[in-house]
Amino acid sequence: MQEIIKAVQDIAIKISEVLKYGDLGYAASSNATGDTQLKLDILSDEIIENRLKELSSIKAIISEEKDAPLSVNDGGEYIIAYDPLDGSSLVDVNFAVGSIFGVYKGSLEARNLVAALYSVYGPRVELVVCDDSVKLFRLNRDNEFKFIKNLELNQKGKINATGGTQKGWSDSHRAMIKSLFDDGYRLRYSGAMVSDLHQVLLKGGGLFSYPATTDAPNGKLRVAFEVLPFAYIYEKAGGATTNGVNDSLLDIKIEQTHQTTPCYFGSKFEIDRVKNG
Ligand code: AHM
Ligand code: MG
Repeated sequence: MQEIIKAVQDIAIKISEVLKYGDLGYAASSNATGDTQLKLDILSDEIIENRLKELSSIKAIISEEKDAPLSVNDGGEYIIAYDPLDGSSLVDVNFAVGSIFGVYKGSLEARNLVAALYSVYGPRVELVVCDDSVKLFRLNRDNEFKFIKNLELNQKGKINATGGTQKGWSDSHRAMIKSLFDDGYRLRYSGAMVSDLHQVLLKGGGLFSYPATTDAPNGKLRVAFEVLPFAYIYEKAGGATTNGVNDSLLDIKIEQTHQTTPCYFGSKFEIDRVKNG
Protein backbone atom coordinates (compact mmCIF):
# COMPACT_ATOMS: atom_id res chain seq x y z
CA MET A 1 0.00 0.00 0.00
CA GLN A 2 2.90 2.36 0.73
CA GLU A 3 4.06 2.13 -2.88
CA ILE A 4 0.56 3.06 -4.07
CA ILE A 5 0.50 6.10 -1.78
CA LYS A 6 3.97 7.14 -3.03
CA ALA A 7 2.81 6.73 -6.65
CA VAL A 8 -0.27 8.90 -6.01
CA GLN A 9 1.96 11.56 -4.44
CA ASP A 10 4.19 11.58 -7.54
CA ILE A 11 1.12 11.70 -9.79
CA ALA A 12 -0.38 14.64 -7.89
CA ILE A 13 2.85 16.63 -8.22
CA LYS A 14 3.03 15.95 -11.97
CA ILE A 15 -0.61 16.77 -12.65
CA SER A 16 -0.41 19.97 -10.61
CA GLU A 17 2.54 21.07 -12.77
CA VAL A 18 0.73 20.22 -16.00
CA LEU A 19 -2.31 22.21 -14.80
CA LYS A 20 -0.25 25.36 -14.34
CA TYR A 21 0.93 25.71 -17.91
CA GLY A 22 -0.84 23.01 -20.00
CA ASP A 23 -3.05 23.60 -23.04
CA LEU A 24 -6.69 24.27 -21.96
CA GLY A 25 -8.14 23.13 -25.27
CA TYR A 26 -10.35 20.20 -26.20
CA ALA A 27 -9.14 16.91 -27.64
CA ALA A 28 -10.95 15.46 -30.67
CA SER A 29 -12.50 12.65 -28.58
CA SER A 30 -15.13 11.86 -25.96
CA ASN A 31 -15.11 9.39 -23.05
CA ALA A 32 -17.41 6.46 -22.21
CA THR A 33 -19.97 8.77 -20.57
CA GLY A 34 -20.04 10.98 -23.67
CA ASP A 35 -18.15 13.94 -22.15
CA THR A 36 -15.91 15.79 -24.56
CA GLN A 37 -12.37 15.21 -23.37
CA LEU A 38 -9.98 18.04 -22.66
CA LYS A 39 -6.30 17.63 -23.53
CA LEU A 40 -5.73 17.91 -19.76
CA ASP A 41 -8.05 14.93 -19.08
CA ILE A 42 -6.05 12.78 -21.47
CA LEU A 43 -2.68 13.98 -20.22
CA SER A 44 -3.66 13.36 -16.58
CA ASP A 45 -4.88 9.88 -17.51
CA GLU A 46 -1.54 9.12 -19.21
CA ILE A 47 0.44 10.37 -16.20
CA ILE A 48 -1.55 8.08 -13.90
CA GLU A 49 -1.47 5.05 -16.18
CA ASN A 50 2.28 5.28 -16.73
CA ARG A 51 3.06 5.60 -13.01
CA LEU A 52 0.63 2.91 -11.81
CA LYS A 53 1.86 0.44 -14.43
CA GLU A 54 5.23 0.45 -12.65
CA LEU A 55 3.69 -1.18 -9.55
CA SER A 56 3.71 -4.97 -9.48
CA SER A 57 0.94 -4.94 -6.82
CA ILE A 58 -1.56 -3.54 -9.33
CA LYS A 59 -3.58 -5.98 -11.37
CA ALA A 60 -5.75 -3.60 -13.38
CA ILE A 61 -6.69 0.04 -13.73
CA ILE A 62 -10.06 1.54 -14.52
CA SER A 63 -10.24 5.16 -15.62
CA GLU A 64 -13.07 7.58 -16.27
CA GLU A 65 -11.24 8.38 -19.49
CA LYS A 66 -10.94 4.77 -20.73
CA ASP A 67 -13.82 2.72 -22.14
CA ALA A 68 -12.72 -0.56 -20.51
CA PRO A 69 -10.52 -1.76 -17.64
CA LEU A 70 -6.84 -2.16 -18.51
CA SER A 71 -4.91 -5.18 -17.23
CA VAL A 72 -1.54 -4.18 -15.86
CA ASN A 73 0.27 -6.98 -13.98
CA ASP A 74 -0.99 -10.57 -13.85
CA GLY A 75 0.35 -11.16 -10.35
CA GLY A 76 -1.05 -7.95 -8.87
CA GLU A 77 -3.74 -7.93 -6.16
CA TYR A 78 -5.20 -4.43 -6.42
CA ILE A 79 -7.50 -2.78 -8.91
CA ILE A 80 -7.30 1.00 -8.97
CA ALA A 81 -10.32 2.89 -10.29
CA TYR A 82 -9.68 6.58 -10.84
CA ASP A 83 -10.98 9.85 -12.17
CA PRO A 84 -7.80 11.51 -13.50
CA LEU A 85 -9.06 15.09 -13.43
CA ASP A 86 -12.39 15.62 -11.73
CA GLY A 87 -13.95 19.00 -12.47
CA SER A 88 -11.70 19.50 -15.51
CA SER A 89 -14.25 21.77 -17.19
CA LEU A 90 -13.50 24.29 -14.42
CA VAL A 91 -9.78 24.61 -15.09
CA ASP A 92 -10.49 27.43 -17.56
CA VAL A 93 -12.06 29.50 -14.77
CA ASN A 94 -9.17 28.60 -12.47
CA PHE A 95 -11.24 26.72 -9.86
CA ALA A 96 -9.78 23.95 -7.74
CA VAL A 97 -9.99 20.47 -9.31
CA GLY A 98 -8.67 17.06 -8.28
CA SER A 99 -7.94 13.39 -8.93
CA ILE A 100 -9.79 10.52 -7.21
CA PHE A 101 -8.51 6.97 -6.60
CA GLY A 102 -10.28 3.89 -5.22
CA VAL A 103 -8.08 0.91 -4.28
CA TYR A 104 -9.98 -2.39 -4.51
CA LYS A 105 -8.46 -5.67 -3.34
CA GLY A 106 -9.17 -8.72 -5.51
CA SER A 107 -12.23 -7.68 -7.47
CA LEU A 108 -14.19 -4.53 -8.22
CA GLU A 109 -16.75 -4.60 -5.41
CA ALA A 110 -17.61 -1.80 -3.06
CA ARG A 111 -16.87 -3.85 0.06
CA ASN A 112 -13.41 -4.71 -1.37
CA LEU A 113 -12.27 -1.10 -1.09
CA VAL A 114 -9.20 -1.04 1.15
CA ALA A 115 -8.17 2.56 0.58
CA ALA A 116 -9.27 5.72 -1.15
CA LEU A 117 -7.25 8.81 -1.97
CA TYR A 118 -7.85 12.14 -3.62
CA SER A 119 -5.72 15.12 -4.49
CA VAL A 120 -6.88 18.72 -4.72
CA TYR A 121 -5.16 21.20 -7.03
CA GLY A 122 -6.09 24.61 -5.67
CA PRO A 123 -4.02 27.46 -4.32
CA ARG A 124 -2.21 24.62 -2.48
CA VAL A 125 -1.80 21.00 -3.51
CA GLU A 126 -3.36 18.67 -0.95
CA LEU A 127 -3.75 14.93 -0.69
CA VAL A 128 -6.22 13.00 1.44
CA VAL A 129 -5.28 9.40 2.17
CA CYS A 130 -7.80 7.07 3.77
CA ASP A 131 -7.08 3.51 4.81
CA ASP A 132 -8.32 3.14 8.37
CA SER A 133 -8.34 6.83 9.20
CA VAL A 134 -8.61 9.94 7.02
CA LYS A 135 -5.37 11.90 6.80
CA LEU A 136 -4.72 15.28 5.21
CA PHE A 137 -1.31 16.04 3.63
CA ARG A 138 -0.13 19.28 2.02
CA LEU A 139 2.69 19.77 -0.49
CA ASN A 140 5.53 21.93 0.82
CA ARG A 141 8.04 24.00 -1.13
CA ASP A 142 10.44 21.02 -1.25
CA ASN A 143 7.78 19.01 -3.13
CA GLU A 144 7.10 16.75 -0.13
CA PHE A 145 3.67 15.93 1.22
CA LYS A 146 3.60 16.81 4.92
CA PHE A 147 1.01 15.36 7.28
CA ILE A 148 -1.33 18.11 8.52
CA LYS A 149 -4.06 16.37 10.55
CA ASN A 150 -6.63 13.62 10.75
CA LEU A 151 -10.04 14.56 9.38
CA GLU A 152 -13.31 13.82 11.15
CA LEU A 153 -16.85 14.95 10.46
CA ASN A 154 -19.03 16.46 13.16
CA GLN A 155 -22.47 14.98 13.81
CA LYS A 156 -24.04 17.97 12.05
CA GLY A 157 -22.72 20.68 9.74
CA LYS A 158 -23.71 23.97 8.10
CA ILE A 159 -22.98 23.52 4.39
CA ASN A 160 -25.46 22.48 1.71
CA ALA A 161 -23.68 21.57 -1.55
CA THR A 162 -26.39 20.67 -3.97
CA GLY A 163 -25.99 19.57 -7.60
CA GLY A 164 -28.03 18.46 -10.57
CA THR A 165 -30.45 20.37 -12.77
CA GLN A 166 -32.93 21.87 -10.30
CA LYS A 167 -35.90 21.85 -12.67
CA GLY A 168 -35.44 18.05 -12.83
CA TRP A 169 -35.42 17.46 -9.06
CA SER A 170 -38.14 15.39 -7.41
CA ASP A 171 -40.55 17.21 -5.07
CA SER A 172 -39.18 15.29 -2.07
CA HIS A 173 -35.57 16.21 -2.87
CA ARG A 174 -36.56 19.84 -3.39
CA ALA A 175 -38.37 19.88 -0.01
CA MET A 176 -35.41 18.30 1.80
CA ILE A 177 -32.92 20.79 0.32
CA LYS A 178 -35.21 23.72 1.15
CA SER A 179 -35.66 22.50 4.73
CA LEU A 180 -31.88 22.61 5.25
CA PHE A 181 -31.68 26.15 3.87
CA ASP A 182 -34.64 27.10 6.07
CA ASP A 183 -32.62 25.79 9.03
CA GLY A 184 -29.74 28.15 8.20
CA TYR A 185 -27.48 26.00 6.01
CA ARG A 186 -25.36 27.93 3.52
CA LEU A 187 -24.94 27.08 -0.15
CA ARG A 188 -21.44 26.06 -1.25
CA TYR A 189 -21.11 24.45 -4.68
CA SER A 190 -18.34 24.90 -7.25
CA GLY A 191 -19.22 22.04 -9.61
CA ALA A 192 -16.09 19.97 -8.90
CA MET A 193 -17.06 17.15 -6.55
CA VAL A 194 -13.52 16.84 -5.21
CA SER A 195 -13.46 20.47 -4.08
CA ASP A 196 -17.06 20.48 -2.88
CA LEU A 197 -16.66 17.30 -0.84
CA HIS A 198 -13.27 18.50 0.42
CA GLN A 199 -14.92 21.67 1.69
CA VAL A 200 -17.70 19.80 3.53
CA LEU A 201 -15.11 17.44 5.04
CA LEU A 202 -12.69 20.15 6.16
CA LYS A 203 -15.38 22.46 7.48
CA GLY A 204 -16.65 19.67 9.70
CA GLY A 205 -19.83 18.57 7.93
CA GLY A 206 -22.98 19.32 6.01
CA LEU A 207 -24.46 17.70 2.93
CA PHE A 208 -23.24 17.12 -0.62
CA SER A 209 -25.91 15.78 -2.93
CA TYR A 210 -26.18 14.83 -6.58
CA PRO A 211 -29.69 13.37 -6.88
CA ALA A 212 -31.63 11.53 -9.55
CA THR A 213 -33.20 14.08 -11.90
CA THR A 214 -35.59 13.82 -14.82
CA ASP A 215 -32.68 14.39 -17.22
CA ALA A 216 -30.32 12.03 -15.32
CA PRO A 217 -32.50 9.36 -13.63
CA ASN A 218 -29.42 7.57 -12.26
CA GLY A 219 -27.64 10.75 -11.30
CA LYS A 220 -24.41 11.84 -12.95
CA LEU A 221 -21.59 10.72 -10.70
CA ARG A 222 -19.85 7.44 -11.45
CA VAL A 223 -19.88 4.66 -8.90
CA ALA A 224 -16.48 2.99 -9.25
CA PHE A 225 -14.14 5.96 -9.38
CA GLU A 226 -16.07 8.93 -7.96
CA VAL A 227 -18.83 7.84 -5.59
CA LEU A 228 -17.38 4.80 -3.79
CA PRO A 229 -13.95 6.29 -2.99
CA PHE A 230 -15.65 9.30 -1.39
CA ALA A 231 -18.22 7.10 0.36
CA TYR A 232 -15.35 5.14 1.88
CA ILE A 233 -13.65 8.36 3.03
CA TYR A 234 -16.83 9.95 4.44
CA GLU A 235 -17.80 6.85 6.40
CA LYS A 236 -14.26 6.44 7.79
CA ALA A 237 -14.41 10.12 8.82
CA GLY A 238 -17.51 9.40 10.93
CA GLY A 239 -20.05 10.60 8.38
CA ALA A 240 -22.67 8.71 6.41
CA THR A 241 -23.79 8.17 2.81
CA THR A 242 -26.85 7.01 0.89
CA ASN A 243 -28.27 6.85 -2.62
CA GLY A 244 -31.44 8.36 -1.17
CA VAL A 245 -32.92 5.14 0.20
CA ASN A 246 -30.15 2.68 1.10
CA ASP A 247 -28.09 2.66 4.30
CA SER A 248 -24.78 3.27 2.57
CA LEU A 249 -23.45 3.97 -0.89
CA LEU A 250 -21.06 1.09 -0.15
CA ASP A 251 -24.05 -1.27 -0.57
CA ILE A 252 -24.15 -0.52 -4.30
CA LYS A 253 -23.32 -3.39 -6.64
CA ILE A 254 -20.98 -2.49 -9.47
CA GLU A 255 -22.43 -3.96 -12.66
CA GLN A 256 -20.81 -1.69 -15.24
CA THR A 257 -17.55 0.17 -15.09
CA HIS A 258 -19.10 3.54 -15.89
CA GLN A 259 -22.43 3.16 -14.06
CA THR A 260 -23.76 6.19 -12.19
CA THR A 261 -25.89 6.63 -9.08
CA PRO A 262 -27.72 9.34 -7.19
CA CYS A 263 -25.55 10.12 -4.17
CA TYR A 264 -25.57 11.90 -0.83
CA PHE A 265 -22.55 12.34 1.45
CA GLY A 266 -22.51 14.15 4.76
CA SER A 267 -22.60 14.18 8.50
CA LYS A 268 -24.92 11.71 10.17
CA PHE A 269 -27.59 14.30 10.94
CA GLU A 270 -28.03 15.41 7.33
CA ILE A 271 -27.98 11.87 5.93
CA ASP A 272 -30.70 10.87 8.43
CA ARG A 273 -32.70 13.82 7.13
CA VAL A 274 -32.24 12.59 3.52
CA LYS A 275 -33.38 9.09 4.44
CA ASN A 276 -36.27 10.07 6.68
CA GLY A 277 -37.46 13.23 4.89
P1 AHM B 1 -16.17 15.31 -14.49
O1 AHM B 1 -15.58 14.11 -13.82
O2 AHM B 1 -16.34 15.11 -15.98
O3 AHM B 1 -15.45 16.58 -14.19
O4 AHM B 1 -17.72 15.46 -14.00
C1 AHM B 1 -18.04 15.28 -12.68
C2 AHM B 1 -18.44 16.60 -12.08
C3 AHM B 1 -18.34 16.55 -10.59
O5 AHM B 1 -17.08 16.96 -10.17
C4 AHM B 1 -19.38 17.51 -10.14
O6 AHM B 1 -19.91 17.22 -8.88
C5 AHM B 1 -20.42 17.37 -11.21
O7 AHM B 1 -19.78 16.87 -12.36
C6 AHM B 1 -21.04 18.69 -11.51
O8 AHM B 1 -22.10 18.52 -12.36
P2 AHM B 1 -23.20 19.68 -12.52
O9 AHM B 1 -22.53 20.74 -13.34
O10 AHM B 1 -24.32 18.99 -13.25
O11 AHM B 1 -23.59 20.16 -11.16
MG1 MG C 1 -15.28 13.41 -12.12
